[in-house]
Amino acid sequence: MKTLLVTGAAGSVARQARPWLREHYRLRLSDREPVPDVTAEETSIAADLGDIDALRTAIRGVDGILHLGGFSVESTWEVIHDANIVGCRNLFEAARLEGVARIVFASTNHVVGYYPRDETIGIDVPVRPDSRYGLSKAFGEALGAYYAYRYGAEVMSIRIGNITPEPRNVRALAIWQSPRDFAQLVRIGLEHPDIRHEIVYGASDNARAWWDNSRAHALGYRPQDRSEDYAGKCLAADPGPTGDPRIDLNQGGVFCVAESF
Ligand code: 15L
Repeated sequence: MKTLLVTGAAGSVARQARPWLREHYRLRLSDREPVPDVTAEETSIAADLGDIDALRTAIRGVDGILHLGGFSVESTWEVIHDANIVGCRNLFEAARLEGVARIVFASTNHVVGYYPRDETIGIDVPVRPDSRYGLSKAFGEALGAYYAYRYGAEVMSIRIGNITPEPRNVRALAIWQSPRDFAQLVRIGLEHPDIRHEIVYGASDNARAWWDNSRAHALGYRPQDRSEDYAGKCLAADPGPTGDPRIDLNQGGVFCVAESF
């Protein structure tokens, strides 16, 4: 069984994906915060993304990395810069120094959050970040391409929609990804023999999708879960438009105006 380092392992996406990933990988869990509920088959190691030596120790000997670490919503420029620009660079550099090529990078839909909801976009559109957070993730995607083509890394950047046990609102009906579909896509990023640098959308089989995810499908992704199964519940609870067209009409929703969360 291969060993997979999961950074940001104390966060919500890691918590949801670990049970699915554990079936295929020996998990080494890393975070600067204590990781809850580490099982007997998992190990945990503290590492701050600001500390490249600690990252090298965490990475040493693994077969691949799922980089969920960093700041996952909008914040001040200083916070975003340290976690998602410097921290992400440290992670890729530490992986290079330790000879670990395979990295799945948790990007976000907020890289393209200023595209309108009535447009279907692929991975070939120019980025249109909706926040400092989205901008930093666009940097992370570009960093992945740089390390791939310059240093031989093998990187998949997943523009994650919204990972929750089930979609929680009408916007999520377009962008939701179940934890098991996410884990399937991560496995493709870790195992596919032909990956140099790929960008895909992290979404389940959503009838209301805003994204053309044909690249993920071409790589073998076959999502098992459908947001439409929850449409009735989400539509019934929908409070309706906010009245701010930047929020209501753009894919990024509230990230298009938020200064922090
Ligand atoms: C994200 O990138 C966030 O990490 C997550 O918490 C959600 O807010 C998600 O985007 C979203 O767009 O709903």
